[in-house]
Amino acid sequence: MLLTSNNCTFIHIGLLSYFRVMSVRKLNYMFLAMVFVFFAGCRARHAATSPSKGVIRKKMLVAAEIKSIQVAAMPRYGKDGEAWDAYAPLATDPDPFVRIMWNESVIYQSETKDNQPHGNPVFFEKSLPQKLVPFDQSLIIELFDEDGISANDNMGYVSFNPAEYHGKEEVLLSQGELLISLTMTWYYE
Ligand SMILES: [Ca+2]
Ligand SMILES: [Ca+2]
Repeated sequence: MLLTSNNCTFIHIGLLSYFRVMSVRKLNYMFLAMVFVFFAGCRARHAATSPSKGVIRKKMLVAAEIKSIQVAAMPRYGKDGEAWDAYAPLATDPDPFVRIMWNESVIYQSETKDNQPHGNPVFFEKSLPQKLVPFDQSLIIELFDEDGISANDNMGYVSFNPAEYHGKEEVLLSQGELLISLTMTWYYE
């Protein structure tokens, strides 16, 4: 059976009459019931999302990973004021490599880049990306000039506690003329 517009009007008027005859008291009860249901719903949602015992759960740093290592600047001369390979017959420029130490342990060592002229940045790729373990203690990043027969020359070092830089994609570390730029990935849980 189709509802004509007259029928609709009739139903409409009927509903209005129904509400009109409900006592004010009944409407008040209805209103209170609706308010109660509304707040009960809010409390339930609040309880579901709130941490228990008021402890705020923060995301914790669980790992730090080096994506890239760039030595942006390195000392021009050794301690004796001479070129790093002053005694080499042909090439006096250094052959840098990077080593990362924790306590007495080597936790990373890069490849060696031969004969790097002063003023040019040096990029290292070996074994990258590399997770740092530990990531919340002070590490030492050292730069060496590899020398064949004699001991390698230490060109400088910086200390680095990864956790202190968490969230930063680029970390710049410097000490004297040495400037190291790391790009990092941070992992949270
Ligand atoms: Ca040397
Ligand atoms: Ca050398």
